[in-house]
Amino acid sequence: FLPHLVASSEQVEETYIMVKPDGVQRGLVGEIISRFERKGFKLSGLKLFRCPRELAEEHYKDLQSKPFFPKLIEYITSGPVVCMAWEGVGVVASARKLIGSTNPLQAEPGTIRGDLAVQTGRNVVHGSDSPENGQREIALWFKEGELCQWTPAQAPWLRE
Ligand code: IDP
Ligand code: MG
Repeated sequence: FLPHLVASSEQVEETYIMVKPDGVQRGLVGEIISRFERKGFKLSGLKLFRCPRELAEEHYKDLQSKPFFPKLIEYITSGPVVCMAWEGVGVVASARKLIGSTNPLQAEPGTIRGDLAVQTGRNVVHGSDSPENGQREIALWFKEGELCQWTPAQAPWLRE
């Protein structure tokens, strides 16, 4: 139990963040990881991974009926992705803000998509949309033993 990480009513959450194949191919992995690292969230899982079709379909199963679904699966499986688990108070909503709107042309400057992408079909990064989906997606993309429990040295400098 780490009191400085669990301040009374504040709940530590986990979110699944993924650099999509375009982000990897465009050499944006370091830049994208940096955004979350510099914000002060804690990395608890990280791997480069070539995703099988079935996993991509399971991950995006809520979008199955959309006309763009086949192209989305094609896109996500077209090259390696970088899978990440990030932890922190409010990390799910905060990561979505750091990422920006789904359509990069509508994403605010300063966000990852706002700064680094131009099209919805090539929007460089994924972030879970709820704590429940954060849990679901981390369990889907990571095997047991791939996540790391640790206490960053900077923890007391991030939260009082
Ligand atoms: P999100 O990634 O911002 O949560 P979702 O609506 O959950 O957006 O869609 C998942 C992903 O599906 C998007 O990030 C994008 O890659 C793709 N996508 C969503 N809408 C479209 C579309 O209209 N055309 C092409 N791809 C889309
Ligand atoms: Mg989504």
